[in-house]
Amino acid sequence: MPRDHLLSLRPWASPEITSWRRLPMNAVDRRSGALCLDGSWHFRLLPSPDGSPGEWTVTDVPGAWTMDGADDPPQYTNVRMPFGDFPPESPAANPTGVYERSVDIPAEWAGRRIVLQVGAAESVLLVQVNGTPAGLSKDSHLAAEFDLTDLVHPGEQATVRLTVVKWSDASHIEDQDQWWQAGLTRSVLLYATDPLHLADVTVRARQDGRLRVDCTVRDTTGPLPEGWYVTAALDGQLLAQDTEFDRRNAQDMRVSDFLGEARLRTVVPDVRTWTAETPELYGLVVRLHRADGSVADASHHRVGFRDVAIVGRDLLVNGERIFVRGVNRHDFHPLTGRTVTAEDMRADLVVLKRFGFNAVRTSHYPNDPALYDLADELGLYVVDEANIESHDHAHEIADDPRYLPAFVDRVSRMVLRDKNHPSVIIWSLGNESDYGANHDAAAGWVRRHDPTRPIQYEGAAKLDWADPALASDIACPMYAPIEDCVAHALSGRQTKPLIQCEYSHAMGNSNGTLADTWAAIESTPGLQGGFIWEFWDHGILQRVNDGRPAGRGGAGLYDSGVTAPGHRWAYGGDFGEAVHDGAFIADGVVFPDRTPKPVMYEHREIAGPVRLTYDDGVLRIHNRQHFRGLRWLAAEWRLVQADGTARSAPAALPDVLPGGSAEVPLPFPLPEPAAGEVWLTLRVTTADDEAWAPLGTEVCVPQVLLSPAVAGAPPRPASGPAVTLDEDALLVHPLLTSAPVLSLWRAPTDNDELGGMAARWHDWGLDAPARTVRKVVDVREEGSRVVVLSEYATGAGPVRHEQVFTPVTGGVRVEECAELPAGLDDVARVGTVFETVPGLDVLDWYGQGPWESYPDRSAGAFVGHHSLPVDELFTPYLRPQESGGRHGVRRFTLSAPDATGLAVELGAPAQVSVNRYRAQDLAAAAHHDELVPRPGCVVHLDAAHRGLGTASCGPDTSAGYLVAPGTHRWEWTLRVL
Ligand code: IPT
Repeated sequence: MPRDHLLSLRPWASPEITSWRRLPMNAVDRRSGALCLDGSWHFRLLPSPDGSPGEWTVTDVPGAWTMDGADDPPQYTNVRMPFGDFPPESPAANPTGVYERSVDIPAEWAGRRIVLQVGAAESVLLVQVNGTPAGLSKDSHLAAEFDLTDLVHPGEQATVRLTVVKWSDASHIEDQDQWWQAGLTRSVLLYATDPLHLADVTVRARQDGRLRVDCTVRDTTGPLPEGWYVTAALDGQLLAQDTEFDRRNAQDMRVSDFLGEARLRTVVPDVRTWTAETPELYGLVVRLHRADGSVADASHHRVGFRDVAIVGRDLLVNGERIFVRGVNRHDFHPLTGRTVTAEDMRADLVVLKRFGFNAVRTSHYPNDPALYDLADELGLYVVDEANIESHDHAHEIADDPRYLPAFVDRVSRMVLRDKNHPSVIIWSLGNESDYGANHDAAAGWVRRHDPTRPIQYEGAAKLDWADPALASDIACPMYAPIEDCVAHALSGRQTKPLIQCEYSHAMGNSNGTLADTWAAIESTPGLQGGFIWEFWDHGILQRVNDGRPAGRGGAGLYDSGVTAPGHRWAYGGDFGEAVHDGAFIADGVVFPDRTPKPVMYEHREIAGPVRLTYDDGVLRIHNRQHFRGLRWLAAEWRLVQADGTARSAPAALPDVLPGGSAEVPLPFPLPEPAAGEVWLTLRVTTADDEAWAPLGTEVCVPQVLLSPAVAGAPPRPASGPAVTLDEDALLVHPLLTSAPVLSLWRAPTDNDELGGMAARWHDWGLDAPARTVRKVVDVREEGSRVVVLSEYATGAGPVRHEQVFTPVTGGVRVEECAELPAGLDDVARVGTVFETVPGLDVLDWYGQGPWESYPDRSAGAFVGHHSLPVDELFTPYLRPQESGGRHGVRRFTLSAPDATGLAVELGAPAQVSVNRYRAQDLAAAAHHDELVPRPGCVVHLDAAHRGLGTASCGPDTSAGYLVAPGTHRWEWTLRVL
C-alpha cells in the first residue's frame, strides 16, 4: 500500500484502528543481541500529517521533539484537553515528526525473521520501510513490533521511516496530568530470530516453590516443523516437560501445525521467596530446540516466587497482610521529558527505597520496561497501570464502542508484556476515565488471562467501595479523608482491601498529617496504605533568555534542587502555552533533579523498619517489617539533653521477628531530672551494602522522650542596659535591622492558594503591610519593664497586641500577647518577626530537625542540637512559598564566623524560620530564580503556626492544627553572644 493510502485512512481520527501489521505483545526480552537504532536520525517537523515537508535536520532517538528546542514546546494541562475538538477528532494543526535513517541489514540475517521494535511513539506511529508501508500503532507507552522480513534484504541497506503524529483520537485517552510531549521517546531496535521462535513465555512462580513455564511457539515460514521441543533451566536445574498438559492438548485436538504450546514444571525445594523486603530472584533460561537438539531461540527471565491474594478484605503477599507505602511515579526527566534511561530509573527507585517506600503505581501508563526489572531486583511492589485516561471526555468515552478496541488493546498488551514480573502485584485499568462497558471488557480479558493478580480501577471503585460486581478488587479511592476510610473499615460493609491509589498531594510545601494518616491506617484493620501523589516535580529545565527547554545540553546545570543562573524549573505556562494548569505539575516528593523534599524524611520515619517505645519505664524495639528480622541493620544510641550534653553508644539490635518487639535495657543511666528534658535517639543504618544503599546509609532515626522538661527556670534578675524603643515604640537593638513585630501571615503555600485560605487572608488584609496598619495604643514603664500595647487593623476587626520588654543579663526578655477577634478564625501564624544585620550566617538550634518541619509534618524531625548555614535552611519549592520552618525549637543562636551574633531562648517550643526572604518577597515571586536574597536574616518565632494539610488536592489539615482566634501568649529572650 503506498504511503498516501495509509494516510488517507486518517488513522489519527479513527479510534477503531489501534494497529496495523503490529505483532502481538509478548514477554520475550529481545534487548540483548538486537541492533540498537538509537542515535542520530534525519528529522523534519510537518505542521500536520499531510502538510508540506520542511527541511531535514537531525535529531536524537530516543527523544521528544518537544524537548529539543523545536518550535513545538511542551504544554502542561491536567484535566482539560489542550484543544477543543471532541473525541475522536484532533486539531488540523497537528505537528507531525518524520524520522528517517538507513540501516545496514546484517548479511548473516539471511533466512531469519527480522523484526523492528519501536519502544514508544507519541501518539500515532506509521512505519515505512524502503517506501513501503510496514505498520501502524497507537498507545504512546508500549512498544510496537513489526515483521520486516519481506521488506528488507540482508546484506543491503534499508531505509526506515517512522512518522509520528502528535494529536489523535488516542490523545483523548492519554489525557494524563503531565506535560504533553511528542516524539520517539523510547529506544528503537532491530532484531532477528529463527523463523521457528518463541512467540511468548509465561512464568508462574508460587510461594511454595511451584514453577510453571508456558511457552508459545510459532514458525513464520509455514507449519511448525516436526520434533521441536522446549527446555528450561532455573539456576541451571532443568524443568520437567508437563506431559499431562501435552496429552490433554492432543486429546482436546488443540495441537495444530500452526500453534505450538509447551509447558514445563518444577517444584523448587526450600525456595527463597520474593517480597519487596526480600527480592530474591532466580535465573530462568527457556530454549526452543529443533528436532536435532540445536537451539532455534532462547529467552532469559528473572523469576521471583511469590503469591498475591485477597482473603476477606485483606491483600496478602505470601500470606501476609502488607502495608502499601507507595508513590505514584511518571516516567520523567527534566532534560528529556518522557525519555528516561535505566540509570535514571535505578536512581529513582534507590531514592524510594532509601526513604521507606515499598510500592510504585506506574501512573498513569505502563512505564519503561527497565523499571519493572529494577523493581524486581530492588524490591518494590508495582501497581501496573494501563495507558487510559480520558479525563476531559471521560463519560463520553467509557461506553463509546469506537474506543472499545483501544481499551482492551491497551490493558491486554500491558498484561502480556509485564505478566512475568514478581514486582507487579496488581493490574490497573487506567485513571480518571469514568466507568463504562469498555472497562468491563478490559477487566474481563485480564481476569481470564491472568487470574493470579487482582485488578483495580478507581473509577469503578468510587461508585461503591464494597460492591463486588464493579471492575475493581481493591477499594482504591483518591484523596479520601482518612476519617472516611476508617469509617468504612469499621462499618461492617467493607469487602475489599482499602488502598488509596492517590493520597497526600505533594504540591509545594505539603503532605501535612501524613503521620496521623498512617497512625489511623496501622491501627485500623482493613486499611492497608496507599500511593502518595506523586514522585516528581515535573519541572523542565528552561533557559530564561530564549524560553527554550535546555534539553540534553542542560546536564549539570542544577544541584540540590536549584537551577544554575539563567535557568529555571519551568512549569505550566512557562513555554507560552495559552491553555495550561500552572504549577499543578510541581507536586512531587522530589525536585526535578531528584533531590528529596523534606517530606521524604517524614515518610522515612513513618515507614521505618524499627520503632522505639518507652512506656512506664520500659524501652522496646519494634520490628515494623512484614518478612524479615533486623539483622540487616546496625544502630547507635544517642542521648540528647537540653543542656547540650550528648552521648552515644553502639546499639545491639535484638533479633525480633517481623511485627514483633523486644524489651531492651536503657543504654544510659537516666540523668537527674534537674538536667531538663532527655531524649533517646536510635540512629539506624544499613549493616551491609544493599542493592539500594551502601553500608552505613541512614534508614530511620526513631526517638523517645525519657524525661520531660522541668518547669521553667525563675526569671533572671534584671540587669544590663535599659530597653530602648524608637518613636514608634519598636525595640531598638544593635543586631536587628527590623524590630520585632506581630506576624499573622505566611507566603501562601500551594495548599493555602488552592484551598482558599490565601484568599481569605487577602480579604482580611493580612497579606499587605499597608492594610494591617499598626497603631500604638499605650506605652508605659513598670520599673525596668516597658509595656507596649498596639493594635493592628484587619478586615475582621482589630488585633490587640502587647509586648512587655524586660532587661535581663545580656539582653531583653519579650513577653507577648495577641488577641485575635473571632472573625480571624484561620490565620497562618501568630508570632513575631524581626530582621537581623548581615553576617549572621549559621543557625544552631536545639529543637526538631535537622530538616524542615511543620506542626502537622514533624514526625520525622527529631529533637537534637542541630546546626546549618542559613542558606541551607530554605527549601527551594518551584513556586516560592512559605518554607524552611523548623518545628519545636527551644532555643537557637545566629552567629558569624567569629562566634559573635545573637541567641534566642523561647519560653515554649515554637515554630521558627530563619531565611533571606520576607513573606511578601516569597509571595511576589513565581519562580525560585526571581528571588533576591536579603543580606540579613528574616526570623519568625511563631507561637502558633497553621498546619500544611494537602488542600491543593485533597483534605486540608485537621482542626487541631488550625490557629484558633482568641488569646495567644508567648515569650522569648534575646541576647547578644
Ligand atoms: C488526580 C489525578 O489522578 C492525578 O493524575 C493528578 O492530576 C492528581 O489528581 C492531582 O495532581 S485527578 C484530580 C482532579 C482529583
